[in-house]
Amino acid sequence: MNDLRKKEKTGRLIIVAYRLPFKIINENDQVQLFQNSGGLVSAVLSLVHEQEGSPFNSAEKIQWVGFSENSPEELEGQSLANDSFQAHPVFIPADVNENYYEGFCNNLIWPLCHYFPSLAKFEDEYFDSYQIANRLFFDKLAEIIQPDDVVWVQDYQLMLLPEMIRERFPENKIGFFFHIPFPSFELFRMLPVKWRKAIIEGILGADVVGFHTNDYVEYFLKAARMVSGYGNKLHYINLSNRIVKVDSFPISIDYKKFNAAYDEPEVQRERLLARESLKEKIIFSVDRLDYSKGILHRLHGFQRFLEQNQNWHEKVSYVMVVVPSRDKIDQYQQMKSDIDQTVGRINANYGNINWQPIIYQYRSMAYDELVGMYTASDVALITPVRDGMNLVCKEYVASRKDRKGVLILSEMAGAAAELGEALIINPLDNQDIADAILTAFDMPEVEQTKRMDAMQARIRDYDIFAWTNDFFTQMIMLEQEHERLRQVFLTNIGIDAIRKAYDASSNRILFFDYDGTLAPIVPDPAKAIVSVDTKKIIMDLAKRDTVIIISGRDRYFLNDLFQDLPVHIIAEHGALIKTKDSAEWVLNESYEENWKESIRPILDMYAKRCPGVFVEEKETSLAWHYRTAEDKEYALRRAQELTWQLKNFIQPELNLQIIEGNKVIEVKKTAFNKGTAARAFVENGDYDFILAIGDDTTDEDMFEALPETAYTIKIGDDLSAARNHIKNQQEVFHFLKFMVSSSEE
Ligand code: GDG
Repeated sequence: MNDLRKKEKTGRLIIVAYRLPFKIINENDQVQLFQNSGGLVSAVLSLVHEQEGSPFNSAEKIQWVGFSENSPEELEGQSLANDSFQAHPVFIPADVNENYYEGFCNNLIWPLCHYFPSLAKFEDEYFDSYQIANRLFFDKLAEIIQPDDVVWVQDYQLMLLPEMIRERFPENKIGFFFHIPFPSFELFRMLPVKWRKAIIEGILGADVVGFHTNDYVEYFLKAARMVSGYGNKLHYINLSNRIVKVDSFPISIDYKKFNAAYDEPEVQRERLLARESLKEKIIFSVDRLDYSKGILHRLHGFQRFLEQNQNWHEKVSYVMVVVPSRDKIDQYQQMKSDIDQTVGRINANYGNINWQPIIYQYRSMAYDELVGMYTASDVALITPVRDGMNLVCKEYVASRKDRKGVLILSEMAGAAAELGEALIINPLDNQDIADAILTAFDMPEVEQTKRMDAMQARIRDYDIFAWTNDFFTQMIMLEQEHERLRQVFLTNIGIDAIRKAYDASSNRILFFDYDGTLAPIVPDPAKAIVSVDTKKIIMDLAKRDTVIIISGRDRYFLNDLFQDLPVHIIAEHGALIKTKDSAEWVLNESYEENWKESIRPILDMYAKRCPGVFVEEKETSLAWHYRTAEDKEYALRRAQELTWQLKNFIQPELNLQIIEGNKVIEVKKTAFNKGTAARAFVENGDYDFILAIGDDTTDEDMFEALPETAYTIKIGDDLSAARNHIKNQQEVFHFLKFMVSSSEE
């Protein structure tokens, strides 16, 4: 992994999260701060203070903006700092906080993201308050932010904040991390259009956007595409004036701390106590009271196990700790009472005077007791019906210094993507849970150790410190990417320098894209014809230089326009080539015709549904044109859906690529592109001047493939791998005219 060591120091780290890093207790006007021991707190601490070569200024405290439960009067004149953190409390009026936090966050976003749409409440006041509250966080941040500070915004309570920061402080680096599952688009689209758009645009104010898993990343990219029309190239979204990196960073834990805790006397004592007082086999679970945690389903799974395995009766204790949470909300009270009743029923049905199958506690645990239970239990039963990551399972694995114990883990937890050696179950399937418990009880110790070792190695290698390091490394690398894709418009001085280099050279090669470069973009592609004047310049250039017209168009169209000029022509993105001295077109040797039959019907179907759209079948590609669509907005949505479908459902062995051009989606073989074709020409001659001009995303391949010394020019202001930009297509003509006239003079 690329580490932070070599990087330059920035300013301070500012965290913005709903919660502050410590609890503030005010007794007799004396404020006491109790620092949380949670993962994020220790991770950012180590990032700033312990890591050699941290990018942050370690002389500065970490600034933390968060909601304060205390009133402004209570905190007036009090110092809210300890050795590590300086807190900046945000005061939110109670009625706003009610609609913001309880309402929008917990009654809408939480159930929707955890696939409980029926529990989601859509109230206008919720969104109004969400905006107000995000603005209050912004106002507090605006009071303290300095030019080099890096801001890291946390979670679903603050999705609008990155954009607010970007607008006012465009130069500061901003990260955003989403801790819960980002849902599939079918759920996300349940939000009113205005809210969806505000969320996507809000989050994309950041430079780097992080999720726990690749699935969440995919879902977010799809939402960005469908809601705001932003396409992506791998993990990057190009917003014209900047790019955003969207990637997965699976959050982790302090592995060493949990592993070392095994030997701590207090933990040993708790472990012994549990072992002595409980039955032969111990199952353990700990969750916050929440419908996403699958507590009731798990109880039914355990009941099924008891029902089917008489021989284990009186030999198993299931310690189920439920940590109180949100229990003022009706739904949670109802769930709590269902859990109470189900536990009571199972214990009454199966237990006896000497044996209580479920030991149920509704409380939180001290750390030593928690790790004592992790290390005493034979099985950790972690069965959320949805969970962004789930840290409890990672803590369980890390704490097993004895390399024993079995983890039963829901496939719906983000952690399942990393912990494949657990017994992975479907949390809604009682039988699956019952079977897994039996398998776990019967698992030989050697097998337990083998699985534990593999899982431990993974968590040890990617612990919470690696997680933060990874995130900030991406922030820094993005800056390098921005540097590479910079936007430099050619000035007269720049043009003059190119002209001088042109004049001083003797063997020149010039590449011209067609649409948007030599000819203007017009609604009907058939009418995009190069002007007589431009053609004359091309002619002049071609008399003394190697000139190549390089386009996605078919060979017939290009032939009609350029056959009378001494130029080479590359058609269909590098698939077909005609050199200037030949009348023959040569097909790229890597091309195989074995794919169109399966793809054409998909494109046709999408075209039928979208009036004005048409499918063009070229010799080596298929193109879905939507510039001529009757309803432009609708066509854009369909285009996004089509791209999504093609990207996800094309068989990999077909080796096809989907190119999102200017109002066209094109499917072609991956073996060649404008870059491979241009490079082949350059390598065939000893050129001392190379120039390439283009406007389309497909021209990026050409810009990237040409040598560093080439003059590459992008038309328009989208970020590009080209070294220079020209404002629009009309200016290309002036640029070329200038070049030609100079060498004539
Ligand atoms: C959100 C996402 C994602 C719990 N009870 C006690 C206790 N805990 C500690 C655990 C663990 C943490 O709380 C719970 O973390 P989770 O990850 O399981 O869940 P959420 O709080 O819902 O967190 C989640 C997470 O963000 C991080 O991104 O993984 O998916 O929902 O560290 O040990 N600790 C003590 N006593 C308890 O009673 N001492």
